Amino acid sequence: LNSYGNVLWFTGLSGAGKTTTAEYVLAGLRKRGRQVEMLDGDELRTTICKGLGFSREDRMENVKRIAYVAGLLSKHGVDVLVSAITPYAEMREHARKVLPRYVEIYVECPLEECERRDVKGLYAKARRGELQRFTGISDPYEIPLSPDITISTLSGSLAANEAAILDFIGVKA
Ligand code: GGZ
Repeated sequence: LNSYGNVLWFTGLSGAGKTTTAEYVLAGLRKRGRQVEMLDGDELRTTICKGLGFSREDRMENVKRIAYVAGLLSKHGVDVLVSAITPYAEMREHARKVLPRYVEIYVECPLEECERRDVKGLYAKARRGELQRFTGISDPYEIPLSPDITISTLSGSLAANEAAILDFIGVKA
């Protein structure tokens, strides 16, 4: 297990800051000479997860594929940063079960703030009914009950959040 890479799994609402934080930590780990790879749910949905929608079943399949690839990389010592909403507890339990070095990072941000940011205009679309089953609006987000790390993108800086993550995985800041 010592040679396995960490799988840093960022879960949280759309617009909470999962990808931004994961990219920041990725750069930090790379700077320290570690082999790293990023798996972004939103991006993978254009390649290996193409065609999957947002039903519970499709989201589950999406997460299973991401966990599978993360496992292959981790086995070879690569640190993997996953950014995916991962809204259901069952999905996170699956990832924890199949990944020996799974680290669950709950990216906390109030729905009101995500909706205020609305970087991609998706919340507005969801409110207008143009997007179905949108997490937080018309589809559930089950708040993680026992994440390994909780970070806030409202009160915590990128640097502070990175420090908490590096500390947890035992990488010197
Ligand atoms: C949630 C949606 C939806 C619906 C499109 N619900 O913030 P984004 O835009 O860039 O990332 C979100 C992404 C969600 O894909 P994931 O693979 O992370 O989701 S899951 O873990 O639930 O499988 C969002 C966009 O796709 N998006 N429609 N209905 N997010």
